[in-house]
Amino acid sequence: MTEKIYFNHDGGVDDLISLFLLLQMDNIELIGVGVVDADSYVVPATEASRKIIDRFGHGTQLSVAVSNSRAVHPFPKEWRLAAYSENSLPLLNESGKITTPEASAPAHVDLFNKLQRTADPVTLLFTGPLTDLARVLKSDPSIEKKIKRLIWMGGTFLEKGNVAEPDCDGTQEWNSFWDPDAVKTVFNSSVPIDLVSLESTNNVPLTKKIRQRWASQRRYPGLDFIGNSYAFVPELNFFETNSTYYLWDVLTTCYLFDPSIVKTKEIKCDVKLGFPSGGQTFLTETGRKATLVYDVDSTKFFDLIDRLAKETEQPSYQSRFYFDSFLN
Ligand code: AGV
Ligand code: CA
Repeated sequence: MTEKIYFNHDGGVDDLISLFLLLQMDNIELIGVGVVDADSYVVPATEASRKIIDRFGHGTQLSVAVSNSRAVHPFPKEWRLAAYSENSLPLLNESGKITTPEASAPAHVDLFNKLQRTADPVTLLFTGPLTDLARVLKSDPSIEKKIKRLIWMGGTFLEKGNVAEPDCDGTQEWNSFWDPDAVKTVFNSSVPIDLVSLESTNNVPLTKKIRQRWASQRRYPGLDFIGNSYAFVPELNFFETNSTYYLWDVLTTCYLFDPSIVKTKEIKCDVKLGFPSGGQTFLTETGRKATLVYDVDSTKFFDLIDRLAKETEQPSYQSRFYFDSFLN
C-alpha cells in the first residue's frame, strides 16, 4: 500500500536531496511540499524544489508552498547561501523554465488544508524546524487525528549538540534550536513521533570516499545531482568543525522508505525552553513517548541511495567515462 506523505523541509543541501529521493520511492505518494526559510533562503530553495520536481518527479503533479514562519534563532548566513548554488545547478536549469507551480497558501495553511481534505491519515516528514506543524496544531488541535505519524530530523540526547552560537550552551540540535517552542507544542500533542536525532546521523558524515563513489557514477543523472549538490558543503576530514556536513535529512528520508537500515528504541522525552538550553531535548520518565533512531547500517544506507538515484533514468551516453568503459 502506498503511504501518503507531506514533506516540510528547510531548503538545505540534504533537504533538497531528500526531495529528489522521495520522488524516486515507489511505495509513497507525495501529497505536498512546504519550504521553510531556515537553513536556506526560502526564495531560491522554493525554486530549486520546483525544479527538482520538474526534472526528477516523473510527472508528479504538485505545488510547492512557501512558509512564512520565522526564526527564534536564525541559521548562519554562510550555510543558508547554499540554496542559491543549488538553484543555479545547470542540471536543474536545462529547460530554462519552471512548470511546477508555487502553492497559493503559505506552508502551514497548505499543510492544514491537505490534512483536512484527506480521508486516510498522512505521514509527516519534517527535515527542518517544526514551526509550521506547531502552527497547524495550535490553530485546530483536532487536526491531530489526520496525522498518522511524524518523522522528524531533530533533537539529540547526547551531551553535545551541533549548535555553536554565543546564545546557547551547545547542547542543542539546530532544527530544535531554531524554534524551541514549536518542539514543545508538537511534543504536547499525541501525534506519534519518530525522531532521527544526532545519535544516528553522527554515523553518516559526508566523506571524500562517499563523494568519490558518487563522482565515479555521475553518468547516472540522479547521482550526478547528488554529487554536485554535496559539492557545496564541506566533508569530514581530520576532525569535526562547526560546518562539517552529515547526511542528516537523507538518512531520515531513507528511514521512511526502509526502516530496516536503522536501529530504534522507545524513549520518553521533553524539550527545554529559554536561555541557555532552549531547544535541548532530554530523556525523562514524565516525558512524551517517541521512537528514537539511534544507529544506522551505513553500508545498507549508501547502497539504498545509489539504488534510488540510479532507478530514476538511464545513464547519460555522453559520459566520457561510459565510452571508456567500452574501450577497456
Ligand atoms: O541539524 C541538522 C539539520 C538538518 O536538517 N540542519 C542541516 C540538515 O538539513 C542544520 C545544520 C546543522 N549543522 C549544519 C547544518 C551545517 N554544518 N551546515 C548546514 N546545516
Ligand atoms: Ca534540514
